[in-house]
Amino acid sequence: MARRSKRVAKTKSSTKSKIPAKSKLKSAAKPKLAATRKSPRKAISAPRHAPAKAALRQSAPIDLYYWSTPNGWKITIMLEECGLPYNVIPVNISKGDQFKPEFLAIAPNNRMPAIVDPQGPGGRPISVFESGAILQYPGRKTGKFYPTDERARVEVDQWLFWQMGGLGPMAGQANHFRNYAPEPIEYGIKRYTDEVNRLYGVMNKRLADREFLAGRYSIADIACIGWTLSWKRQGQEIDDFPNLKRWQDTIQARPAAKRGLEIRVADAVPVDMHDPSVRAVLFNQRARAG
Ligand SMILES: N[C@@H](CCC(=O)N[C@@H](CS)C(=O)NCC(=O)O)C(=O)O
Repeated sequence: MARRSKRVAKTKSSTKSKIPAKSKLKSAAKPKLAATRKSPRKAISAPRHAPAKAALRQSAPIDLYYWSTPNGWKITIMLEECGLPYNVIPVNISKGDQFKPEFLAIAPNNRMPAIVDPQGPGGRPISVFESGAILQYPGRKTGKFYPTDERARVEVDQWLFWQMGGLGPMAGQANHFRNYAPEPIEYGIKRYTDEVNRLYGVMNKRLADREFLAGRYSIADIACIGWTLSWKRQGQEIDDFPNLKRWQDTIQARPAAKRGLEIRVADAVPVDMHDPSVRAVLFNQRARAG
């Protein structure tokens, strides 16, 4: 199992979809897949993961447009958990791949992740952007981690949307004001650090009497886990949230989740967020013509 954590699906050559081939994305032409944050890893190239039952029906790998961030990990974890084969197509957001027309054609919000499933509904390709919608898609497709029973599904949806509208954006802002603002702005730091603290408290309470956010392990947990792992950068102390900490440990002990969290793209590791050229791409974005 541990060995599989170093593997990522390699780039496939073509798809019949209207979706532009990934080879048109500069950084996707030859994805360099390597290195985790904690420990350097050898380049990884082997494509497939042992097919689970649902994956046996998925003969063509899903294309995952990806950069190793908490939003990206949601999808690598889910695809690993479902045993679906996938190709990783790096979207180097520090260099502007997210603005390339061929990427915008599938992800008009100029944000990764996005997927293209060559075997979508009716056997035709489908693309999906927005990580919450992407998580739901393989959930429906495989019947895994996204229950069909309406009550159980509502439980999952509530916590999934809680992550999409709350934890993710607030943790992102806390991280930004604490670590990336050109000068410290006390008001912004406090506002978002407090809000993340409140959200961690909500999660901690929720997890006091159940193992996972919606009872059973689901896409809600998969959506949240990556965002809570960088608690330090968000100005939090994990020991203040023992149920959250226990939940993190439980998820991280899952081999598939571990594999998903370990998938990195080589270029992502050395990105310097204080480099003016990186900041010019990522920050102060405004509406673009066309
Ligand atoms: N709501 C989006 C957010 C995705 C998002 O913010 N992605 C970031 C990386 S974590 C990105 O692509 N940033 C590119 C940019 O800021 O231009 C989702 O959940 O898919």
